[in-house]
Amino acid sequence: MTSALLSRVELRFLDAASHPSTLALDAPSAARESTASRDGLTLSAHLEQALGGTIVRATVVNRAADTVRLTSAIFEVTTGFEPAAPARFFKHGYQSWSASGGYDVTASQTHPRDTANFITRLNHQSETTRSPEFAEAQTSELFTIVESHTAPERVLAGFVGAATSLSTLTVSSPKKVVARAILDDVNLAPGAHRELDPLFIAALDESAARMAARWADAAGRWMNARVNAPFQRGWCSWYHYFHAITEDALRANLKSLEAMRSEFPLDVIQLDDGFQSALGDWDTTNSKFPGGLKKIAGEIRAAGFKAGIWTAPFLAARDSHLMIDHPDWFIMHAETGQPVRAGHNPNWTTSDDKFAYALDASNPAFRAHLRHLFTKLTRDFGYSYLKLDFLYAAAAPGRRHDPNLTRGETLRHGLEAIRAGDDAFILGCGCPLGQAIGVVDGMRIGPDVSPFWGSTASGAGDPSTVYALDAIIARSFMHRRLWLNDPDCLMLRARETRLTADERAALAATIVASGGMLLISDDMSLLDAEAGKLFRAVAQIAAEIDSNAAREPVLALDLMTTADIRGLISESADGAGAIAMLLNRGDSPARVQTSDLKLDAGEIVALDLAFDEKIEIFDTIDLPPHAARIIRLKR
Ligand code: 9PG
Repeated sequence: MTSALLSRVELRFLDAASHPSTLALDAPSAARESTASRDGLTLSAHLEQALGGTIVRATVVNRAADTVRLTSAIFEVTTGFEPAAPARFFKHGYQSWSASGGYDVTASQTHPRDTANFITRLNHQSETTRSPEFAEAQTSELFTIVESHTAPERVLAGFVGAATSLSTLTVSSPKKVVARAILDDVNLAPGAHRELDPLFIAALDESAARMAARWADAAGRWMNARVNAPFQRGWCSWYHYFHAITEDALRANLKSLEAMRSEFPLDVIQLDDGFQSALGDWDTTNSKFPGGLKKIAGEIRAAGFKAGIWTAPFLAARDSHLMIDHPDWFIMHAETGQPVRAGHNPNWTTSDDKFAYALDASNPAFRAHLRHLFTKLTRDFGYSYLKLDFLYAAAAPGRRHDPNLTRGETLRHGLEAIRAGDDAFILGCGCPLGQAIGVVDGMRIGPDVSPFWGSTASGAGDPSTVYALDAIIARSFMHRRLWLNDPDCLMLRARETRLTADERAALAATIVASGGMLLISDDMSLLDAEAGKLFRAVAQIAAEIDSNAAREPVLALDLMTTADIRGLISESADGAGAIAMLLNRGDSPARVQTSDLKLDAGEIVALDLAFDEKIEIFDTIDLPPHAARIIRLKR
């Protein structure tokens, strides 16, 4: 097969009279810069060999007398795959909670989300409406990997920069990948130029997971990813208390965590949703928190922990001071002129209107507010761990204050305003992934866990532990390449939960095998000595895998699989062995032949975390439904 090739670059724009127009470069040369011009608009592309593939850099310059508006830049990649042979592609999700996985390349253009409500589409897609050319069923976000049954090599195409636009990759036939930078009809004034985010293309005979890690390496380097924060262990209020959290409950847990420090060694105590006086007013509390935020942070710090706090900085509800005082700080619906609805939650507001509205981070006045607010939370109140949630709202479509910024840039600028030179640990959540690289220290890489396993029959995106596990495995390669992965919380309690002992241990095993952040989310008074033993066992393995991940990425055993048996592997730094995790996410017992896993191991020992046993493994591993095993391999 021929290696993957960039066959065409096309710029789509609206001319001075607002007519849709295009400018194209066919078969851009690898030897020199290729350019095409039309009516004063120039598109140029430059190809560079790097990292085992090709990096494409394209620029648009406007030398005309009038402003044009840029719609998108399209990069056609020819795979060399047989068009008739069955092929699969990795459909990477839009934001933290969106699902990722292997799908067949098909002619079918329908996806269950096509008929979902606006907020669901805004949540999980870089565009709320896809044109047939970029059908959701055939479209991945940020990067993709394509494999054909008849070729040994896989093709990777992915944007390694994302500071300037959201991007998609559409695979409507095994023959080609259409990569697209979404430019949102942004203005390009006379004399101005716009550099597009670089695209990486490679055809390699290596596993899909390893190729994904190669993409993450490249993107992390290009965007100066923050990958050096220490391993994070903490407690989060959400998955036991949810909105019902109170200052008293938080204080009771703080006391327990202080007393049980040796049983549960943790560093961060993070207050989640439920403290705020209104959605949007993040520095004032409701009546459940009479002491206020500064006092709480003080108590957490006096007990020797880092204080963490949740906010949703790009959302506000009607009853917030923010929305009452600054109605002009919102993204406005292009037709109705009303603020854009980006969330819906009856717990968030006492207004009749239960919607949450999207703030406009292209507005410098709102960004100044963000800088001021987060300086107050960090420097004045003492919070040094910020969980920033529902960040996708900043990229909502609509009329923004600054017509020179894309939606991707708007989100990026908003995040940068929050970072504003402070060295707090910033955790992104509900966040379109690319725009946060280099700004956040940690990123939620899957949907919420929940105190029940969930059913594979329910709609994707519903909170359920099994979907969270799928995401932890699908995005493990990002850990310490783009940020620290936050796989979401462990829940260890045996009461007030619908998770069985096997399910709790499967959640713990998958989280620790990913090397990612380790937060527990329980009422500490429900945890006994056994839970403490489990926690210390997993915390040790997690720290070991995390330290391996700095050198060797944690990889899915099979990134493209749709089977119920899934797994992760982390090579030890000395090359003498590995730690792997096998999960049976399905509802029936399974027997795995170790030879099928191609682990190249001389000796295998399994750990049953639920029962704290070591099991010598020979040829098979038995996995009950909803159970996982951590296995150690010697080479
Ligand atoms: C607080 C929670 C927790 C949690 C976050 C996020 O689609 N939804 O309606 C939806 C609601 C909540 C949610 C995710 C999706 O959870 O991931 O850890 O902080 O907000 O409200």
